[in-house]
Amino acid sequence: NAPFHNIMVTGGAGFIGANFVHYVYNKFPTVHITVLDALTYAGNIDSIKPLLGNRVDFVHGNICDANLLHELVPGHDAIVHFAAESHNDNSIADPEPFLATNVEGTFRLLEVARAYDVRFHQVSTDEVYGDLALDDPNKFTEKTPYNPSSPYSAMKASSDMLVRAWVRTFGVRATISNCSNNYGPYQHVEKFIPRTITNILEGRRPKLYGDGRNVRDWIHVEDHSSGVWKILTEGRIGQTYLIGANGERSNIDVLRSILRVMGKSEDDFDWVRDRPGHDRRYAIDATKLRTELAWRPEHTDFDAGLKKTVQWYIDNEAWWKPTKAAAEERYRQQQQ
Ligand code: NAD
Ligand code: TDX
Repeated sequence: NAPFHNIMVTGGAGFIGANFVHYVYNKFPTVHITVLDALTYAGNIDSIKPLLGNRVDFVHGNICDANLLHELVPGHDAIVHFAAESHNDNSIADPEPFLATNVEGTFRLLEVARAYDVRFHQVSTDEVYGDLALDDPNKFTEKTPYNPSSPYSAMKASSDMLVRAWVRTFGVRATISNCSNNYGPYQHVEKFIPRTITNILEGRRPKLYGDGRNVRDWIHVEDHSSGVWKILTEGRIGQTYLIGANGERSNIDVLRSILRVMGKSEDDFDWVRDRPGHDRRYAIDATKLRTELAWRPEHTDFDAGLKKTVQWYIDNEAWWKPTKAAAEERYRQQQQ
């Protein structure tokens, strides 16, 4: 019952891409997946290794490599584009890789999608809309003007604009989704929730930026996957859909929940210097996706999802341990 039989997933060894590969593999046994991933510091082949075989192939390569894309893409009926440099703090320390992967990489993929008339889905972020005040009664909708704050979100916004232009000018069959903050298994230890959990596991004190009152709209990664699949298979070409699950929480609240779940004192953390340009609040109104495509999130109990995520990092130390020291070293240098 899947309308696509051979899809390419870029960034499928990263956090959300790998979860999406698991989701499609488990739900749609007739779909073949080619994962294209450069295995940067953020990619981990172990996240999808058990799935490799008849239904999932892995290609180690770069989305900026036009020759490789012309070799690989013919025969695929869709490209689902997750590959990106994804971390705001890294984009502040060194923006250039974000320009190459997020902007040029998306351009290269759009050019092959155009050349072979392949359906394209762009996975993007709510950060393209900038931020909201804590007391703003509004949330982001598909009509909110783009207003990115960081090098990361500016490059994601640029790549979304390329997608829109390729739809209108060249007739590329593309859709875009802008999702809020994801959590769940296989997330890199540089990101807030896994960093906090693994710091506690290693006996390091978690770090809270600024006044800790910044708000993120958390969604479980599996609900992001189901939203992307819905839009890929049932969404209207040329449209943008916001994906979110009404999961607004302040950072200090999330941090204290993790400390509690892990049996630590709620004050067992360090306040650290704020992120430059730090967005105050994100909040998604997903009415369009809910009403037009009848999408519903399943993991709506954040505390239960957080507990399971903590347990996943406890059970999968071998997955995250090799990357932890380098991630903390990057933070040490950024804080200087
Ligand atoms: P991630 O950093 O965990 O994974 C990115 C993956 O892309 C890695 O496997 C990496 O090796 C690969 N990659 C990077 N550069 C590449 C290149 N040039 N060629 C091929 N592969 C390359 O990121 P993530 O958190 O899984 O995010 C995936 C996508 O979802 C991104 O486009 C991001 O903007 C978007 N997004 C993320 C979130 C979130 O909360 N993490 C929320 C909304 C949208
Ligand atoms: O140690 C920390 N302490 C802390 O207070 C870290 C790593 C982060 N923070 C704060 C900064 C943010 O307000 O926690 C919040 C979440 O931080 P990140 O995990 O870095 O996520 P964010 O910057 O919100 O961006 C994420 O969501 C949108 C993803 O990394 C992006 O790829 C996605 O587009």
